[in-house]
Amino acid sequence: MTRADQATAVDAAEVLARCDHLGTLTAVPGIVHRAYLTPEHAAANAATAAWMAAAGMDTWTDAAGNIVGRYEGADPEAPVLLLGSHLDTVPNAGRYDGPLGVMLAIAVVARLHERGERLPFPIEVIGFGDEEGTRFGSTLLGSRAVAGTWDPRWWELRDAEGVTLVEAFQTFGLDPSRVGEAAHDPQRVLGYLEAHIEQGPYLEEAGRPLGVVSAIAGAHRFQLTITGKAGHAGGVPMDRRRDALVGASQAVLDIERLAREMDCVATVGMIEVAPGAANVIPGEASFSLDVRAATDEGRDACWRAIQDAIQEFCQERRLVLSIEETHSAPAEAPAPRLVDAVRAGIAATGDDDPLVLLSKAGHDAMAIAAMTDWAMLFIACAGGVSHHPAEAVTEADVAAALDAFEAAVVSLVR
Ligand code: HGY
Ligand code: MN
Ligand code: MN
Ligand code: MN
Repeated sequence: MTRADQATAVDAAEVLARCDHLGTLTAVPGIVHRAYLTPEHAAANAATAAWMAAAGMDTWTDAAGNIVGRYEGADPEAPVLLLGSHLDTVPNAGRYDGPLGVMLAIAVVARLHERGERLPFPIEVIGFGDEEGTRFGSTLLGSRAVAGTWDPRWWELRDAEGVTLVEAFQTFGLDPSRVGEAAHDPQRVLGYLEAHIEQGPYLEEAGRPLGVVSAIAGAHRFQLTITGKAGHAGGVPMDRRRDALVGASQAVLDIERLAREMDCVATVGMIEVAPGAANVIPGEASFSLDVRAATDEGRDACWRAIQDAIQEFCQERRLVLSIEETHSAPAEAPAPRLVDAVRAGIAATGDDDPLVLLSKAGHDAMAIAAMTDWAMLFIACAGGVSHHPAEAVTEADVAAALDAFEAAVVSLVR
């Protein structure tokens, strides 16, 4: 454990040390991989709860497995300001995508606690448990529970070992029937602020430590399956094959080409081939597709063009395409009053004309948007690298972010 258990003062160095510590709470020693409702998630919740308590917060695990810390306000009945980000990670992740935002939120509260200061409103810091959605294939489960948009169809989601979400809840010590208790009453929430690394190159290229998020692009995700005909790798002549992997390979190239042409981002992150033998022509190829753009209209136009291109090639090769939508989130815009708070925070660090950026990365804020107003503070990261062990931030930028985040919170008092 870092020195945080001796003092409530939490500076940028301590914030980074805590992110490093969380990076050791992982499924596979040596790489960062922490999925929803796993033992490593429980360990991260416990470490975070200790740091929250050291900052003067009451802590609990909510009904969806998120870790929550509450710092009382002068008026405990006043609508609560929510701060947060996520504690889960993608496989072989960096240490800052998610955890940095949670640690910065705790550090802001630690400063208030150290000064013995109570704001008029209570603050709750939330470490969401499933922003990435990598275990069950459906993202933002923790924040959607808090937003009150839980979908009961998710209970039958299974992870790679076949464990259902219901079973994972029970193993984690949660009662699935009580997941609704994680939801906030929108009337009793002041708003939501999230600090997060940019996960893109633009702040660093502009030499700016901090930026304001103008909107979050909505991701549309699918599982595409191309079915052909398995056959003998030696016996079937090339011109008589219905090779599913050839169809999928052409699809991947068309996806990349169309995303470039139509100013979108599109990613095939997973692919499986069946039956999966060196001497068998693939009869089936199934792959993920994630499409995003600055607008939902632009994203959906790109998705239509992708479908047309894949269908056309499948017809030529006597292949069959099937499509399952696995996730769809609309683009979300922050609330001007909270954007003003983030701008005020950044101005407190000397930058009164901050860079304003579209986030093509998704965040818990887009789930919380269903329940309350939100805004995000972006922090420069080295080379824009994220979802990779080389993810890095500078201590100076984290120090600026801490000052800006604190100033943004305090600016809401007026
Ligand atoms: O996919 C995303 O943009 C986020 O990191 N979950
Ligand atoms: Mn993230
Ligand atoms: Mn991420
Ligand atoms: Mn994200």
